Amino acid sequence: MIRAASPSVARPSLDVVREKVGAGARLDAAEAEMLWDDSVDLHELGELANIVRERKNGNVGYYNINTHLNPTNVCVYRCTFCAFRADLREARGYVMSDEQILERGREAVEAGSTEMHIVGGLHHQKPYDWYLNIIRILHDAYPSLHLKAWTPVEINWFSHLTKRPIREILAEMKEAGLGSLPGGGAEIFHPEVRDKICEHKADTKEWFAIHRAAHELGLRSNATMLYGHIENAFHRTDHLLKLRELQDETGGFQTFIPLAFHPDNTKLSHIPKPSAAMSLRTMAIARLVLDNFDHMKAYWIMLGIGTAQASLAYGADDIDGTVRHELIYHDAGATTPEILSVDEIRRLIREAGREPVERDTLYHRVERDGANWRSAEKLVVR
Ligand code: V47
Repeated sequence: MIRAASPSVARPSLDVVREKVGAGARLDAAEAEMLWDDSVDLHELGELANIVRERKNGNVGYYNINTHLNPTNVCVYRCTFCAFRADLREARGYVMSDEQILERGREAVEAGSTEMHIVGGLHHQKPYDWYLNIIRILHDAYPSLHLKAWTPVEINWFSHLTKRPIREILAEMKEAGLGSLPGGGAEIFHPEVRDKICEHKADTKEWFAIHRAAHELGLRSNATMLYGHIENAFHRTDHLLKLRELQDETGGFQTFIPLAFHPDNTKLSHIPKPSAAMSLRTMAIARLVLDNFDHMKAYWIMLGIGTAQASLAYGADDIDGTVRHELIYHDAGATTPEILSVDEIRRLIREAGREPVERDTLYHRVERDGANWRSAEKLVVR
């Protein structure tokens, strides 16, 4: 039985939140949880989140030029929210060859991509060296491409396959060319939910241990939260507070990305998609609670272009990238285009009243002449 949100007997007032935001003070758990209630005006929440957003990132709307690579969709796990995975012998299962992977790298570089986002299934028969080799061949062939790869779910699997500590795996991946870790695999940390939607894969303790180890090795990482399925306000608040705690310790997270659940073709297809209002509320609350995160990303692929644009006034300062070859959300029914051109992405940021700035994965401004580019300065964040 999923627990209801904590009772709001002595509910903190929004005035306290308003004062704290003005003073740059931290919200506590009760204040954060209260903000999910429908009675808290969404526009006011957006205004408060926008204060924090503009304090940290001014009027900038970040984007990048990136390409996705999902080397296989075959996966030993059966997360209930996933439409991407396939069984070993299923007709839609695929495994990319080294040639196909290198071809994807070539295409990315020719299109001017600064980043390749690499995640995929945990194939029943592929050894750890197959995954390590993906990083090595791509980095050797295309050293300018930042490889943002493997969630803690994969790193934990590699450790299981090799019986080697996660730290050693991460160090070896870094040595082979891994640039940073994406934010996936976080889902909802609270076991009341996690045990129901993805009971077998890396648990919350392991997810955090891997990000901590990555940060200690000098690798930056992102964090996500999958919302709009069976979780409630209590679980979402708990999720954000856990992230804030590790960030206090290491400072290694760059960006938080709330991920709206897409139900099509999943075992949770009876659950309706979260509304635009829910997505804006989630973005705003995340911006207010995660006071130690520099960036909030509105991932346009899954929010839809309209909600991603509106998010730029509700706490978000980044809308991710041009995104070639995205599969995870499109398999789950996302109706967004598979790619946006740079002109389109800049126009949609401008239309939302923000100044488009191309960034690299580590948030340096990018200077570019066609497909040739260099990282310039890092924009200062308060
Ligand atoms: O962990 C899977 C989610 C994540 C569905 O770091 C789904 O920059 C909604 O983490 N509906 C992977 N969500 C994607 C991810 C990500 C995306 C964009 C940018 C970054 C970054 C990271 O996708 C998974 C899971 O939480 N997911 N299936 C679905 N049906």
